Amino acid sequence: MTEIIVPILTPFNEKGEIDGEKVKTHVQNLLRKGVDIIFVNGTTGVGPALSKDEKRKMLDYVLDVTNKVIFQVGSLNMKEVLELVNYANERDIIAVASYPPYYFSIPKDFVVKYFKEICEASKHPVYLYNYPGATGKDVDVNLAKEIGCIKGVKDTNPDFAHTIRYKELGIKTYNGLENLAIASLSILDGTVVGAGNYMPELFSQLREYIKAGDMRKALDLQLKINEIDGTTIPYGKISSMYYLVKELQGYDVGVPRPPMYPLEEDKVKELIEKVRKIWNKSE
Ligand code: ELE
Repeated sequence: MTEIIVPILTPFNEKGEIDGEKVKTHVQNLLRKGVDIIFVNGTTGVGPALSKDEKRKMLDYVLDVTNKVIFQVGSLNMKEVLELVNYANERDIIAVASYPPYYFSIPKDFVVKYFKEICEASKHPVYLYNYPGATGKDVDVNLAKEIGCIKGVKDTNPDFAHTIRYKELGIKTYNGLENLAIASLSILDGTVVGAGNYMPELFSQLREYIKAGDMRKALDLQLKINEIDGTTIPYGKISSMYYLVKELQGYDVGVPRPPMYPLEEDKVKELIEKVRKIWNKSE
């Protein structure tokens, strides 16, 4: 069966600290609603904005509920990357993942070296998190091949042809965009969807329609997902999720932490009204 992977948001309290109990409640609900794997410290989880200690904490809170975990260890501090890999080595998880070193202009062979170091240190399979739009680096199929030890890839990329090509390497391949979930769930190993934090049941339903060969219904549902997802953009996709989990899933996952700013009350109200309208429309 294809997998639904949710890059879990990171719940913060008013003081900006991670709230472990909220992580657990959230993971339990996601699994109950058909999510298979939790991706820790991804984009939605504000991975690049977490300290090393916070990244470890997130892993352990999720592990209290499930070991179906992919642990994102990327950072510009190589020492910390390897410490996180070693931390994961002592735990039972599916894989570690990393985005390439971002921000700096570096030659491609530095990227190759970076991933090779992770592979050497890791006892778990190493997945590539490719998100050129955010990192400014495209670790495409050819570069992944050169690295040689990549066992899976999450490609956050509107270019689906780009994503498909990783299958040439025979590795687990996921596209990371909500609006391509129908394609990812049809022909790849699954989908990685941030919006799965607040509407996991819609992605489960999408997978059901595809499995049943009911592509017309699947497409309609994909369009509904796109509409909801698109509504959140002006409010900040990541900030919006905290309020939408509460509204649509019925429990508190805390607040976002700057630079993902909390939304003003009137904005929250406006966002919820817009999303509810689409959510309540029959398919
Ligand atoms: C998505 C990104 C995409 C989910 C992660 C994910 O959060 O780690 O704003 O839609 O480009 O790849 O969140 O973000 P947008 O894998």
